[in-house]
Amino acid sequence: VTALAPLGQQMAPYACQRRTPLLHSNQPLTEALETLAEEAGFSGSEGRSLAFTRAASVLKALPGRLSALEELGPLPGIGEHSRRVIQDVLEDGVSVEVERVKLSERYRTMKLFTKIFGVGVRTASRWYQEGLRTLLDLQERNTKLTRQQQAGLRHYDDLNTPVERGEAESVGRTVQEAVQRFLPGASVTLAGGFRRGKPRGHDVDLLLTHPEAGREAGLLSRLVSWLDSQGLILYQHSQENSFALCEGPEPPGSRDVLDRFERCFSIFRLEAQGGPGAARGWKAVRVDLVVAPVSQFPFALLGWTGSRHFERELRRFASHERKMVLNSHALYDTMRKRFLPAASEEEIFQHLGLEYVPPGQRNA
Ligand code: TTP
Ligand code: MN
Ligand code: MN
Ligand code: MN
Repeated sequence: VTALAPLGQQMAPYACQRRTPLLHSNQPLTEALETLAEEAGFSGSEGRSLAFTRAASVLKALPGRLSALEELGPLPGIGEHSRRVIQDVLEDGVSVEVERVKLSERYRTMKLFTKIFGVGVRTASRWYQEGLRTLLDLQERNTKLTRQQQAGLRHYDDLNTPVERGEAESVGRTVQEAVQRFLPGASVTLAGGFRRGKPRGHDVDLLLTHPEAGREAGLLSRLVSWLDSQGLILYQHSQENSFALCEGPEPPGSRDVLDRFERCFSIFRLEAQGGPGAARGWKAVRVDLVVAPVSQFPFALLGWTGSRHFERELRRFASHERKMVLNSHALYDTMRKRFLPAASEEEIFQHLGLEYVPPGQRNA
C-alpha cells in the first residue's frame, strides 16, 4: 500500500494564507464543527467557539475528502475536541454531541431568537433565562423590543428566507440608479458573501464611493431619504462616520469595533422576482449600505468581502506576524510608525507579504 501524503501536509497556519473555495468536500464535518462553534458562542465561550470555527475552516481548505483522521497529519489549528468530533462523524456519520446540541431546548431557542434582526446572543440569552421560548411568547408577554427588533420580528420570515443573487443584483441596480441622481460618477459595489461567489446570502452588502475624495460626503442621507420617499425602505438606521485618521488606528485588542464608516442598516421592500414573495408582490430584504472615501476603499472592500473568519485571520496575521494593524479603513505599520496606503486589495496583500487571495477563495 502506498503511503499517501497527509491531506493537510501543506496547510498554512493562517486562513488568509490559504485558498478556501466556496464548495469543498467535507461539508458534514464542517457543519458539525460549526454547530458546536455556534453553540459555544451562544454560551458566551468565545475561545471555544473560535477553536471550532478554526477547525472547520482548516477542513474547508483541504484538497479532498477526509476519510480517516490520520490523513490530517499533525495539522495546526485542530484541537483534541474537534478531532473527536471529526472522528465520530467519519465513523458513525454523526456526532452524538452535535445531535444532542441541535435537539437541546436552549440551542433551538437561541437560534430562533438570534435570527431576529437586532437580537444578539446577550438579548436572546436573557429572554431564554426569563423563560421565553417562542416568537409568540415575545408578543404575548409584551417583551420590550427596540424599533430594530420590532422590524426584525415583523419581517421574520422574509429575513430568514435566503436572498438570491438575482435579488441582490436588483437591489444593487436600484441603489446605483438612485445614487446617480445625487452623485454622478459614484460607484456601488456588491461585497459580502455574494462577492465571494455565494449564490445566496442573508443580506446585501453594498459599498459606495466616488473617485474624487470628499465628494461622497452627505451622499448616504440623501440616498436613503430618496429611497424612503419612493416607498422602498421598510426600516433603516444610519450611523455617521466616526473615523478620524488622526486618532490613529484601532489597537489590535479592540477589533470587534469593525469600522466607523458612514453606514445604513436597512430593510428594503423588494418587488418580487418570483419565489416565495411572488404572491404578495414584494419581499423584505436586509441591506447594508456603507460609504467609504476613495482612499480607504480598498480597505473597506477587503473588510466587507469577508468571510468573517478570513477577516479575523487577516487581522491576526497582520498583528502577530507583521506588527501591523489592519482594519477596514487603513493598514498601519507599528514598527515604522506609518500608514501604508493602497490603491487595490492586491496592494494590501503585498504590504502584508501575503500571496493575493481572490474573493472566491476567501470562504474561510
Ligand atoms: P455579513 O453580511 O454579516 O456576512 P456575509 O456577507 O459574509 O454572509 P451572508 O451571506 O450571511 O450575508 O458580513 C459581510 C462582511 O462585512 C464581513 O466580512 C464583516 C463585514 N462587516 C464589517 O466590516 N462591519 C460590520 O459592522 C458588519 C456587520 C460586517
Ligand atoms: Mn474540549
Ligand atoms: Mn452579507
Ligand atoms: Mn452584512
